[in-house]
Amino acid sequence: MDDASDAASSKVAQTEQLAAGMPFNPTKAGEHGFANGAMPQAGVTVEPASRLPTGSTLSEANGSAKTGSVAPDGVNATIDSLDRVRVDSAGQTLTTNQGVKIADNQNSLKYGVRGPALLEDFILREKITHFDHERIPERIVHARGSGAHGYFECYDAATDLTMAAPFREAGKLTPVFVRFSTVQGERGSKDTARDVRGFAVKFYTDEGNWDLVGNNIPVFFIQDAMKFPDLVHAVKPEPHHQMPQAASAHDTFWDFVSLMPESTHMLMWVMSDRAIPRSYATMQGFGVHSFRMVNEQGSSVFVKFHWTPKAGTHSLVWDEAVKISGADPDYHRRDLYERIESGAYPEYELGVQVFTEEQAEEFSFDILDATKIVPEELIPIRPLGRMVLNRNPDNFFSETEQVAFCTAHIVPGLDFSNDPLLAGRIHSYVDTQISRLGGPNFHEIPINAPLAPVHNNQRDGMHRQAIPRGKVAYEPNSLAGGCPFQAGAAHGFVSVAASISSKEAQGKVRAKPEKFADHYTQATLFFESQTPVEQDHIANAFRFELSKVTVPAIRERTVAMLRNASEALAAKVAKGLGMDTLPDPLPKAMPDVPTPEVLKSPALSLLHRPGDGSLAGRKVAILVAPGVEGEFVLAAQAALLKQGAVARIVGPRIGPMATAAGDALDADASMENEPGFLFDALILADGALAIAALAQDGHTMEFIKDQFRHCKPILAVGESRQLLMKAGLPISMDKSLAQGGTGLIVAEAGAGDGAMDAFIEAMARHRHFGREMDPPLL
Ligand code: HDE
Repeated sequence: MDDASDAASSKVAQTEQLAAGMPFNPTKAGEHGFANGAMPQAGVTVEPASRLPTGSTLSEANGSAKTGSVAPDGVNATIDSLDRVRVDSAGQTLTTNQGVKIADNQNSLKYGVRGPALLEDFILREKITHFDHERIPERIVHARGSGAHGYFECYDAATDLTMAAPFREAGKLTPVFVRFSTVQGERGSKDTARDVRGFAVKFYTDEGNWDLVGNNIPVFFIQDAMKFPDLVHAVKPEPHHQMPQAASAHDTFWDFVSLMPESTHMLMWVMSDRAIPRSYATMQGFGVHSFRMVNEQGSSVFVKFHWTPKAGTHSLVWDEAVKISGADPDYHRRDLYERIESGAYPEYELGVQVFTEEQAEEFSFDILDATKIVPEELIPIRPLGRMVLNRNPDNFFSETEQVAFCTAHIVPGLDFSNDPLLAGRIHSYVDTQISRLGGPNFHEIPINAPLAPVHNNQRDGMHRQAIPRGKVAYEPNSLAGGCPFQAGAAHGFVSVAASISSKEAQGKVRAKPEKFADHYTQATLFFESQTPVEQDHIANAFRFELSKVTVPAIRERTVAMLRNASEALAAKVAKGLGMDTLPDPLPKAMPDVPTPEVLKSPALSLLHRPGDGSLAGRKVAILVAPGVEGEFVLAAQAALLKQGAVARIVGPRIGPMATAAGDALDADASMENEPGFLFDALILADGALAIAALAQDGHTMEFIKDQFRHCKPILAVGESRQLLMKAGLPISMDKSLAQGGTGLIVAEAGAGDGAMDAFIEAMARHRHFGREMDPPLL
């Protein structure tokens, strides 16, 4: 009793002492004026005599297994590493959510074995109730996604540019979580839709979370956030019948974009093979908007963020993407998961294009316009570090689904530009998480919590995890010694005091800057910078998409728009749509555009970045049947594994079979369960009986035709060339044939390592478009 009353009186005395330590608010005077605004001061703090006056209760030392003891000094344990919430049930008993062990998980509680079920069954009711609420609303856009953990490693200190924590010293490692996504489709939709891919990275930096929420395409359809709901309503399945799923090839999308000519540049990108990537590991990422980097001296530059995949930029072809979406809708998710499980970690280099305010003013385009790039030939990319994705999530829902990216999550050393699309995003993401994740405390969900300490006076709300100590939830205060106190300019986030150029008219206005009106120059730049094969693919994609549009006037309007970007493209698309005469070009919002700095940018071609030539993460099919030359099959499989590629042994059915030498060989896939288009390359082995069996199977011909049509490497050894001929491939029986350059390698039986070497070399080049034809030969 005495102890308690001593503690109570000490608390009173120390509280008085603490309050008296701050007789007035000394920072108040410095809160005014432009100069003070640019350099906010640090808050003041008074050290309490003990932990007593800042506590909630004198009873806090009465610990238990549940309460633990007192809150650790200055620590916020809700943001500790994820181990805190990881659950491993190995060797554990099944329990209810209240930790009660469950004796029987097979039967509900009934009155007699054949009697009625009882309402009393709290175990059944808890299980079913939780199940009923397992789903949360899906993201409005980017609902379909896949995630991975990894790290960012800084190459060299970039402190000349930025004080942001990840770039401060060479070798500095920052944990990251990445989510790749498609935009249009629902959560369960196919991975290989023609679509933009989200490329969102959460950096858990020492100074708080930074989310770089980008795409695999560096431009966007619209220039102002005001149009985003319109764009999304136009591209999503049409509201009257909810079709088509995960596809832009329908009336409302093309109606909208052909009335919004600023989308022309983005349309070029989404009609290119960029929109059907081979893998998340083989696509670039972009921050899209201009951002700012700020160094410790407070000077700032503009930057554009670029992620460049180490494996190079590689895509599918359209026919292949369509087929894959049926056989394996999880194609990209599986690829990402398998790459990481097998140690073929996806890796990307982060770089920035750096330019000053003065340079930006001279550019022929506006750097605040998200439909424009800064060509790499104008401003080269400066590499900053690399990101390696080396860990799959433990649980898809807890991590990949609940992760909440927000453009507003930014750290000291970085800042926004005035891009009006970005401004809308800064608002939108926090807002959408509140409804998707059920309230304002989504930052406390383990995957979202930062590693940097969190201390503020925000309180309560749905699903609050933190248990704040003490009675003070306001600032300024003296009762908690002024804590938590504001950091001031030396340590806290300060916005760049970007002023509006004196040349610009000031005042409230709803309008776009003049250069935003140039809708076509960079669409032309993109198209002209593609190789002929890529240009063909773009034209074919427009043809396909527009052929699905049921309203001829919308098709014509789109072709009229394309005429302003490329006459050749417009003519080709029109021809593909059976339009005899070209419509007049759309009137231009800006007839006399500034002369562009760059007329051709090779960096815009996918083929410009072949990557490191590694086969890591690639998949090869070796077709087999009873009587196959087994020794060759195993040697080929081993040679490919050495290169990091996975060779599956694919038979008419799975399971064991006898080779020509009478040995046992196991087919781990069948032509039915793993069709040809799921593989990056094909090997046909020798063996008379096997070849005869495969020749009788229609799957074999489809397998070979798809590999041929999709321009993938094929190696045929010995008499297996007969299978190529039966499938209708344009080869002769000439035994000397070895068409390495076309990715078709036809080798003599026992040709040895040379044939495999040629095949591996052909695989490193991915596709052999030299044999592509429109319409396809086969
Ligand atoms: Fe998004 N976007 N967006 N977006 N976005 C969302 O936020 C929005 C834009 C991007 O894996 C939503 O959490 C507006 C550009 C990615 O979880 C939402 C505007 C770029 C992801 C939203 C844009 C993006 C989203 C839906 C125009 C490329 C997935 C769910 C002003 C730089 C992140 C969510 C993840 C997700 C709004 C335009 C990228 C509704 C208002 C441009 C990668 O808040």
